[in-house]
Amino acid sequence: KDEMFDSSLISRFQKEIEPGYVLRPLQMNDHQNGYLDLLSQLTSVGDVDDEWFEKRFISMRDTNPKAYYVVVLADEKNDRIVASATLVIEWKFIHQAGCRGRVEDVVVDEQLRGKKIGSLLNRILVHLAQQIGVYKLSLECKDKLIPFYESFGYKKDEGNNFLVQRF
Ligand code: 16G
Repeated sequence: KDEMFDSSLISRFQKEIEPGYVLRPLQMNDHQNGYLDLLSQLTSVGDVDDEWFEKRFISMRDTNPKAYYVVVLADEKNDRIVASATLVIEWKFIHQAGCRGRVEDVVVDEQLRGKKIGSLLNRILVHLAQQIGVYKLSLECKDKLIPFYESFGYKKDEGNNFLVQRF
């Protein structure tokens, strides 16, 4: 069992999961468990084979200080990944050599939407980010999801815009 981070950081939330599902960190073998198929419900994934997946997994797991917390929900009977959300920690010199957090790649399988799984994943990431001690936590989302994310304490950062270049 090769996990991206220490599972004890999120184990207290398992009791909020409906029977038949397991909450856990992403594992090295989750390429075989459909993690990328799930992500393809969010955006373009491309061709990433087992070997490439494992290399990327190891480099993310072994960051120092730790920067990646990929949380997944797996179906207990076949280990298939049905939901996921990632907390990325960006380490800084500013804010007393502190860090900011970013919530990324939040996806719940189409078949399981409407069960508050996305809410739980978001609460978990906010909790983790607070434990780590981020000075701010941010995310990007579609217009229609703004009310959803506002319910976890996010708001538009007035006067501080998000700009992007796509390549
Ligand atoms: C959304 C995601 C972001 C993801 C991006 C992918 C959340 C909160 N936001 O903005 O994490 O990386 O979609 O779309 O999950 P893109 O391929 O257009 O960058």
